Amino acid sequence: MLKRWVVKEYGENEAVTKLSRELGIDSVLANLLVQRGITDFNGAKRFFRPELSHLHDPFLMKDMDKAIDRIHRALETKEKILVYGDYDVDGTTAVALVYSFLKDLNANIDFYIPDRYAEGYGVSYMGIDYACAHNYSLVIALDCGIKAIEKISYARSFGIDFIIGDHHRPGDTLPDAVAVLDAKRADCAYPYKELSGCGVGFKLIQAYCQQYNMPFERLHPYLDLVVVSIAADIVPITGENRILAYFGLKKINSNPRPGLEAILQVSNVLRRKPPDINDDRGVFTRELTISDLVFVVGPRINAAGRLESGRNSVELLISTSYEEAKVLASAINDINNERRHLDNQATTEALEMILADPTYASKKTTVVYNPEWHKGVVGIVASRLTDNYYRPTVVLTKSNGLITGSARSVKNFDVYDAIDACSDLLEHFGGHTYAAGLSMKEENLEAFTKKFERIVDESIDMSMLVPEIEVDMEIRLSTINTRFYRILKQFAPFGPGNMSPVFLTNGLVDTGVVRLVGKNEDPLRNHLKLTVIHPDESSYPQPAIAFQQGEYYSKIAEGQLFSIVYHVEQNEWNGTTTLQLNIKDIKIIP
Ligand SMILES: [Mn+2]
Repeated sequence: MLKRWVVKEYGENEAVTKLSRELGIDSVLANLLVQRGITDFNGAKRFFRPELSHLHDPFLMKDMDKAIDRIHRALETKEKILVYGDYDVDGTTAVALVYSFLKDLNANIDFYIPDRYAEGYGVSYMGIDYACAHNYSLVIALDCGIKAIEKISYARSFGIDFIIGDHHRPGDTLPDAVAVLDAKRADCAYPYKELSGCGVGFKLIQAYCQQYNMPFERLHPYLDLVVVSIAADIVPITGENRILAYFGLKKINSNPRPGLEAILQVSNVLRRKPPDINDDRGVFTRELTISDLVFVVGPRINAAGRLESGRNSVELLISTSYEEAKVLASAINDINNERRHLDNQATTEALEMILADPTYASKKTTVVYNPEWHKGVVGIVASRLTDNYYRPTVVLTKSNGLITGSARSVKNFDVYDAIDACSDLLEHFGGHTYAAGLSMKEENLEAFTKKFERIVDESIDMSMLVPEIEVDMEIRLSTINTRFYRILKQFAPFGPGNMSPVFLTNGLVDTGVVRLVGKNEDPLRNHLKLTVIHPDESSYPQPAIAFQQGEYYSKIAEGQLFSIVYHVEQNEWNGTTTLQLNIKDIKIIP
């Protein structure tokens, strides 16, 4: 697929010159810092050496004092507390964190995760009825609740108090809760606005520790949960989130809680010890990164909520015994395998439908429907189809007599607006710019498919249908050496707001070693291994790998010039470590 390379702004300027002098780094690294908003020595020091003491005072958050007083009163009187959160990763990690912290303080406490199908996202009437029937008088709602105005008044009518810890944008009115913790409140002066829901939970327990003079070390065991939520909820890894992510990764890599260790074990990220040692706990084969949390841990925690019950995820996350966690993790892994199977099957069927219908080729949208697809995987299938065809996509199935499903978008196109424009044909819809949910009566499917295509066709800019790769800088290969990489590595943890730097190098050739690797039936989908070099200088050859870019093999083998965009990474093989370029895209120079 053709991709557009968009190079960010960079160049020599005062800040770059000053940074490279003060830090003793070259101007490429100094530019990368400036692009990330770091312009002086102290900023760079904070960036490269995060410290937990740089976390903000939790009492800067509006209502934190009220929340702590109310929790303390509940603890003193042994009042029944219910911790409430969504079934996704952010919700279940938040619940696990606050629940286990308060449980350790001998709270009279339980937790509640709403059922995805019966109750949906957020605070539910069923949940409040449950709290009422079981005599809970304080509910701590995490990662949700900021818009549950009527539900919280309903709870109040039974004498149930709510504390809300959310990170979603509030509406015009706030719910009538004892405390509403949300940095996005207009009247909240908290300096960092991008915490995850679990991050808000962390601020809550940090405040409790601070108020009652418990040492900060009390909070260390919870940092692994926070980094999992940051990764899975795709919040920016900047400011306070970056500090939490940095120390959370340290904790996961050195001493993860049993539940996370068990998930990593069943998903084969951990190397197993030899069989003469009678347990299977092993050491990590490499340092785990944010990507591992996004692609390995997150989907497994989510799978439980998608196909069964989010309660399983919390049970796993709070487990204190590795043996018990292993049983739960392998059950969750089975659910994830089931989810993967359903999702692969539905994706294959959807791709076949698209290929079988020649009208799709000229369309600006993809809308596919199959009543047999599982409702829990239509969102993932929509994402996969968007990766394949790069246009606004709706994937639909049948549920409770309606056609229902998920929409995904391409960069800069608001799919929510496009769906809103079709609202006359819909029963329900909701969501945001890049992802939305919708449902309609069966007889409206054809009209919706047509109207959605027409609306998108009228409003989309053609350039939006070409995927974009953001490039940090153009460099020559001579820039890349072990010292450069050693500093580059310290830009991690990477994520939104601080992505792993992408470089562009123009006018390269292969040194004559290019070969195809991989076992795909379609050779064009196999990988390229090559060594790149500037044709006008014999030094600085760089080994490189280009996954699924076999289509460029013959032109590169013929000696044609090409340009690449890539990450610089370390490759460990047979005990030796070398630098390698991980090529994201290639353009042959005609
Ligand atoms: Mn969240």
